[in-house]
Amino acid sequence: MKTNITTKNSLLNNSLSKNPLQLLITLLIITVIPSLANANENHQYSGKYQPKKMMNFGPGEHYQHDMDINISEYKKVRDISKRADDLPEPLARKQSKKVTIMLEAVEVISKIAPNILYHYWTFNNTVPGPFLRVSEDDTVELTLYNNESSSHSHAIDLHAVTGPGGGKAVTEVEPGESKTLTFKATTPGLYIYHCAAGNPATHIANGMYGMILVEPKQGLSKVDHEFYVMQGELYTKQRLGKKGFQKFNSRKMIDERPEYIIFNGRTGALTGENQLQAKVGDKVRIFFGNAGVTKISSFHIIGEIFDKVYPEAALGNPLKNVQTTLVPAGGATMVEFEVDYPGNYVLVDHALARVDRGAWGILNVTGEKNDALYSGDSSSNSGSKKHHKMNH
Ligand SMILES: [Cu+2]
Repeated sequence: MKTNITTKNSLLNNSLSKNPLQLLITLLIITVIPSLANANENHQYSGKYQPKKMMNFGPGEHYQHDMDINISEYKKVRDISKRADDLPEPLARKQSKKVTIMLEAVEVISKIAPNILYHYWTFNNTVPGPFLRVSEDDTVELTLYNNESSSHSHAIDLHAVTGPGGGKAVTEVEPGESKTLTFKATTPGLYIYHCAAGNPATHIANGMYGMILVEPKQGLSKVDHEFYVMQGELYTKQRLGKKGFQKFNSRKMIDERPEYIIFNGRTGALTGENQLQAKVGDKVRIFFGNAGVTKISSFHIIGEIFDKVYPEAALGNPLKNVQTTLVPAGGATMVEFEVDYPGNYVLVDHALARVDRGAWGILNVTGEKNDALYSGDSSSNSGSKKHHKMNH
């Protein structure tokens, strides 16, 4: 912008010293060119697919993505969140084989919280998308179909893939189109997958992410429960808690100021009927991923110690007896622990200010109490006068 202003001023100064015709031409340039430039910068998308025309990567403020959408043109989804217990059973097979996976990129309208609607972009109608599970050395044939109602092209980048764009280079699909990526799952691990079309951060922030587990040949150790949890961020035009339909705000994304930081797609996704469940004595494994797109997560469970953490989901030698583990944007972790005492355990990003933005869930443990492990009078926790007098 500074460059433009300088150019205009020097044009103006030069022309003032010459003839009136030149002055007229110069004035035309000054008035017409900026309005053309503005039209380009502040373009509004109609909401329906427009072929590739965006500049996708920096620098600066190139990406003022303000999209007007007609809600009625998109599918309504009652609950956007993926249940934490909705994942495939362990494969436990020695032989590698060919695995076929179908994914659909589909844009839907659903709720961030009661009465707060959002235009989510998804894999298979949920956030996160399906938990994919393959075995080391499997050959995976993944077909991505982009629903014809989509406003954008979509693609997939799986961090388990070795090759250009993690698969993006061969899976970019326009609405109504499908493409197939075939790859060998050479390296065991727990990996993020995400959309990588257009401006990838926008597609991820709108909900297009999930995880793929490449089981090592010998499988993982046996546990009683496995859970699938992913942290994500939402950048809404209006502030946290504001009711009504919320548009995506690219300015907040570039500034790294999410309004919502959520586990499994929306606030309260891992509570009530959808909370994680276990019994005293159970061994629990959590596959935890962080979609970002800007924040690093400090994953912690209040009242629990991780017996094992596989840092950054490298399925080699775990750390033992860990309180909180870092999960980078675009990374994952695998934690294992036994639950020893009944009650509610809260999953959090221990950058605890984020709890108010939605980053929490409940693991409910039922069973016998063990006084030797934990005891005390919990009755004073509610309604104590002392508590009410405290200044928060
Ligand atoms: Cu996408």
